[in-house]
Amino acid sequence: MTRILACSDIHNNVKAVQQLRAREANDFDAVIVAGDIGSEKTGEIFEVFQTFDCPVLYVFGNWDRRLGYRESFGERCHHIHLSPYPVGDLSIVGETIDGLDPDWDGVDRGDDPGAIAAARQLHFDRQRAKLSAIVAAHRPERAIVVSHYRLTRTQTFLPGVPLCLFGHIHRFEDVTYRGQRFVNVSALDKKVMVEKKGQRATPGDYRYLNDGSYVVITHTEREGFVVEPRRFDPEFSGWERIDGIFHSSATEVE
Ligand SMILES: [Mn+2]
Repeated sequence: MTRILACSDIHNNVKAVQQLRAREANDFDAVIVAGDIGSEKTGEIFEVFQTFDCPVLYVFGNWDRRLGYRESFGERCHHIHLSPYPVGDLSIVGETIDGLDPDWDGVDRGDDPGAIAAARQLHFDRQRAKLSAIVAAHRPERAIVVSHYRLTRTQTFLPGVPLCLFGHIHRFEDVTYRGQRFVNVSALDKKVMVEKKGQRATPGDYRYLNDGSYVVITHTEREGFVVEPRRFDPEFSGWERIDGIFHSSATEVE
């Protein structure tokens, strides 16, 4: 049996990663992060993940543009963009969002917006073709493909791949489309604004609770992939949700 912990959308929230760590035993074969680690607290975040005694596999998302593409965040941390990593009898491979990979920096694209757009599309198509070829060469039926945005047209460029993981849209989702399964593993950082029950609060009194979530995936020959969402499900007693407003200066309820 292979056990994988998958999450995404951390947005520099180190505490959310600590909370996740406190909830889980050290019994995974891999940790997967589907992007949006944040660009500021990366060192601390990967430090917490590495207290799990297994590889930490990640792709970048739109919050990660300031991170070094080939930067090492630790011995067990692996950027899996176009780079498959074996876990048990599975192979985990990823796609970091387009425009972030170093190959793009080397593309001669001119300054005309039309030319840049065309160069970007061509680069994207080439990277997609690479991903497609890599997966095809590594037993696609054993591959898990990880990206930050949900991939489309996978029937065409990733045929036979049973499972795609993604994040970005902050809610758990598990859908099967034409025989391929798409699981939204986000979001570890999901702040819910609250105010003290029965008290008319001004914005300065707003606090937040983190209702983050992630998934635990097990794979066995008999049952294939079993995907279990896990939520922090914080204690709301004494607090009332405030919907539709977000105050970035609010502090977390302890
Ligand atoms: Mn995102």
